[in-house]
Amino acid sequence: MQQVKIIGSALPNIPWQERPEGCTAPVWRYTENPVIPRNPLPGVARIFNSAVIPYQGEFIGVFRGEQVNGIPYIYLGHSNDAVHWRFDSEKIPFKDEKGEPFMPPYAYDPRLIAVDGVYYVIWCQDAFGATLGMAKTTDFKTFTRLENPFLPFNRNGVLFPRRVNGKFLLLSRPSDSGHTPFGDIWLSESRDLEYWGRHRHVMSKSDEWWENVKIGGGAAPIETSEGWLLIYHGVTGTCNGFVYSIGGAILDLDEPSRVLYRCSDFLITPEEWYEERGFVPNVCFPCATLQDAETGRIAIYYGAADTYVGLAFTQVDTLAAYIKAHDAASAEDRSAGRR
Ligand code: BMA
Repeated sequence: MQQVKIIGSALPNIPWQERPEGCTAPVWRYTENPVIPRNPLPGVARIFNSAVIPYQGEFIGVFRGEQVNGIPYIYLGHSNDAVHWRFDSEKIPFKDEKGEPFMPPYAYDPRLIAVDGVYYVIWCQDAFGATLGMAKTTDFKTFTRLENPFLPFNRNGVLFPRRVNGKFLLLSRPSDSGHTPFGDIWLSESRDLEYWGRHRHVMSKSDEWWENVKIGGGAAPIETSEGWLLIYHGVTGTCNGFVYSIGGAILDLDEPSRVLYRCSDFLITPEEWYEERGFVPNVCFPCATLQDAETGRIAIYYGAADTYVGLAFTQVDTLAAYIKAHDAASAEDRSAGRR
């Protein structure tokens, strides 16, 4: 019997492997990783930092495809089991509000979140500098662009999967024009997905060495009886560049700028060959989860070394207990977000 409840639907066909015998880590990797290899489709050299969601009894996803000219764009993928993927050969055909084709110069790190039966794709794109782009679809055939939520520079847009107190909520990471050497997670509200405001600080980098440079939102928060379970990325700097690990926190259900618990330890850090070796070594970058409210199983999708997609598993009880047992939330984290 689970102690912590996932608030949501059952997902009996969630991909799953039990925790390996003798493993004490709260999150364990799929033994067949990476689930998406190099050169996954003609014209695309690498797929990573991608998001998936259940759809009509199967699965659908938005994938960051690095084209052979080096420019990232978003591709749609379909799967029966959320492990083996078939990709559309063409990029997602976004349209603007007038129905005209819309193709930003580049698009990367997409998230895919359903709110009230509408699917939202949020990504990072150029608009005289990197900022968030957003589109909606109900059928995965027509993708209608919405207004960009923010001015440049901003990245890591993550929508909450339901309205809170009647408002859409969006996590983001205000940035600069380069490989930003700083970064905090912020929360913004909107009544209509067009005008965003009431910006609140959620959390910053911490003193823990694995996340002492910057942090950013990862997967859409998972609603649980303990609060919003947030799986995010934390970055440290080394003499060989940044290292991206996966972290966990639990946010207050009604006031998610309040961090209830924040894990002092990473959940996953680059250890396997596909995380350590690739276009950008030492990157684990979560963008989505699948979860089964019935069993408490959670599957985490993460980009590995800016080259592959990896899959990892946890159980809501295991993860929530681990985050609470290693809680290092500061007074600033716990306070209602400053502005
Ligand atoms: C960040 C983003 C991610 C990428 C990471 C590591 O700034 O661009 O897409 O995975 O760097 O290169």
